[in-house]
Amino acid sequence: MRTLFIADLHLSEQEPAITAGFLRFLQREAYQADALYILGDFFEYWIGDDDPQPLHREISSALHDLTNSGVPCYFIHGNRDFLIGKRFAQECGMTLLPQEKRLSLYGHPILIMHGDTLCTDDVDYQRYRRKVNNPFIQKLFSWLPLRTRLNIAAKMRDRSQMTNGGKSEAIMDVNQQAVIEALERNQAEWLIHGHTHRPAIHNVDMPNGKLAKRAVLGAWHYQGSMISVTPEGIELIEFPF
Ligand code: OKV
Ligand code: MN
Repeated sequence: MRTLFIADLHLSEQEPAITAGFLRFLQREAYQADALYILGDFFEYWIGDDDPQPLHREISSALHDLTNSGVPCYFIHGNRDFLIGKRFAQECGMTLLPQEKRLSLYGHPILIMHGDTLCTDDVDYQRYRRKVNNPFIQKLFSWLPLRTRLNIAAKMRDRSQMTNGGKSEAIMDVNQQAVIEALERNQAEWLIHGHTHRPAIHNVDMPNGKLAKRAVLGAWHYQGSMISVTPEGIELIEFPF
């Protein structure tokens, strides 16, 4: 009885060690789990399900084997792979979830999300997010040829690397009020998210006097990171690739 959560692998052809670490994680951990939840930024970038990168087939085939064996897999979009669509999800046999989802696991009410929507102090980012999440803008982008989309995306990533360098650590972390509101809105006691790359389990003092928990997944730079939920509780686990 164990449900697993991961996020922020930032898979790319440039980082084969992370891909290898993920495939090993599937064999060693995910096949024994009740379910696997991927909470966004699974890929470093995503410009459409029609991108013919071999990495995408390698991953979808591995996930398809997992889901076929009876372990359900669920996906919430991150800020990098928000264009992952039904076609890729189907190839993996995984279910796409909305940006916020309330679960009840072994009696625990849990809210899951990627986490970028909690970073409300970063107003530049939230403005950018509204633009690229506009369905009309996404439609226009999807009509561009693959090459053009790849070029635009590479330019946008270059630019973002420059602007993010000058932002303070505080601005890039979650806003405490946004955390409390999300927990209240969903009547949840635990929140699990990624995005900030600051793995930890925090206590959250709620306005009603109750104590909630916020569990943050780590990014897969040099090791794996997962959260395990069992009937006994919640645990953050880091492991070598
Ligand atoms: C992902 C981020 C690049 C942050 C572009 C419309 C537009 C989609 C897109 C292009 C970029 C995703 C899809 C990527 C995340 C960046 C830079 C910063 C902060 C349009 C719809 F605008 F051109 F019309 N994109 N890619 N960033 O390379 O994966 O999250 S991406
Ligand atoms: Mn993110």
